[in-house]
Amino acid sequence: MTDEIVSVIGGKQTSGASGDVYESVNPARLDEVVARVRLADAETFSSACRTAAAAQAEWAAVPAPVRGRVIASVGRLVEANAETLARLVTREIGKPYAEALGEVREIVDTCDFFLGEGRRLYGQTVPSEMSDKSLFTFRVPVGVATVITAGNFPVAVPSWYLVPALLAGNAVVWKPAEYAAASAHALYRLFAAAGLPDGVLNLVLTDGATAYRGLETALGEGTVHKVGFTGSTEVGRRIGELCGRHLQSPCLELGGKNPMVVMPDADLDLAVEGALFAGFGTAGQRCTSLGTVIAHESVREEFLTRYTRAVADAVVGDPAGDVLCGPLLDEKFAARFEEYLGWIEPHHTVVSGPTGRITPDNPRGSFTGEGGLYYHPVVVDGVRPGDRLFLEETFGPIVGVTGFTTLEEAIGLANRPGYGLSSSIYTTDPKSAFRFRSGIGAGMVSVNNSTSGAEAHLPFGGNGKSGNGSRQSGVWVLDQFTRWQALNWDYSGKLQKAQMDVAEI
Ligand code: UN1
Repeated sequence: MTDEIVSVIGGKQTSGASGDVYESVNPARLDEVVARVRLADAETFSSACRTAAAAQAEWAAVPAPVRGRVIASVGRLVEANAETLARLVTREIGKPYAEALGEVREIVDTCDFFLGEGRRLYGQTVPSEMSDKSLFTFRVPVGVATVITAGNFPVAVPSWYLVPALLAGNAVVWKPAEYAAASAHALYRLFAAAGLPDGVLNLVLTDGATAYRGLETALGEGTVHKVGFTGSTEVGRRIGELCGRHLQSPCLELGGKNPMVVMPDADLDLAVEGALFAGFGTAGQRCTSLGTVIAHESVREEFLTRYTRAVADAVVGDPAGDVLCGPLLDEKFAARFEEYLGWIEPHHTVVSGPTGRITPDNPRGSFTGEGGLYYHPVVVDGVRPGDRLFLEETFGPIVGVTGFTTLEEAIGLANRPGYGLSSSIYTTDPKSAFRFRSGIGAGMVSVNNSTSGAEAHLPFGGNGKSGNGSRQSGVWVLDQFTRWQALNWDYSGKLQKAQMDVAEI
């Protein structure tokens, strides 16, 4: 019998009124239900926001270094349970085990960083233009943060929101993706076990449309002060519009069409390795996955030869084993990926062999799985601006390749899709690397490394269709979960007027 999991609000298991049950299925074995998820209704979502709002002031009154110690406990609990959590992630969303373990490590790294931040959370002292007057700034928590996350990084990406939001003294309502609900529930339990007071972190299991309605109500009631969202550009736009109506600016981490430029002086084997990991790790379902390789015409043929060989040799199969590429996340993502395969145009050349679902009738040599949502990794040569495959995110194992002759042309091509999350250049010439950095519109640039693989303490985030410029990770994310408060302290004993009573020398 598979366990049923439910929302947890104010420390209490809450089924919510909708009664609908979603089955979270192992994408590697479609007959295995990982969890039965009782979906909450919109009222349950908005009531979780009220519960969080009621609990927040008391949490904010806990000294930040003590909140930091709770975060450190979360990190220790996650570390102690790393393998169990990673195995669950692999089972629920089909992420290869080594990557799942890396994802869990990313939570520990985030907790390590924010333990220290609990003892900093610095404000500033600012000089005044008047005598006997001091100016200060303080970071204050925003209040309640609602966090809505995707399931491709079911535990690490949520921790990027939860950890800094809680450390800064906010209460949180977290709505994970239904198809990753068991992983989310397991992570929630580790947070709760670290000693967070009831109501400070609430988990609402529901679908996106219901959460949107609950959020609409909560924003109207004034119980949500910041929304964090990781997911598609399309949904991010709707959330941005909703928050805008309430004069709020959400933290949006959206899609990507991440380019990799290969210069004539690049180490081609290194570039191939990077393109393999970025294109097909997590089955191409990262927001930082490689979209298009932009290879200099002098090395394009050679790159393609080596890349297609590497892709042919890559192991696709059971994510519990040592594979590069497991199954797609769930049926919905698989159906969408099949649609994207329809974007391959007659003028493109598929250089990687067969496409589509791997089945006994459409086999793959080194395939090690069976019966799951496995797809052939696809490399397409000849994509150009104007092609959907060049312009739009595909969220699956498909990489386009195109050519260029000058670096300026390559930068133009890299920026053309209008996303701006991650990017990479392979070159041995620092001048090309720095010119690329200054010309690219992406929030993240790698030199001689893949578009994926952000570290937990560098600003993570994008521009354009990838987000609204908000940044996660490191100290930068604190700007999302705190507001600056200015303090003016006049001890002169008289009314000193700014701009009018400037001290003279
Ligand atoms: C995402 O896909 O939403 O840099 C985040 C990376 C990962 C995070 C991806 N650490 O690829």
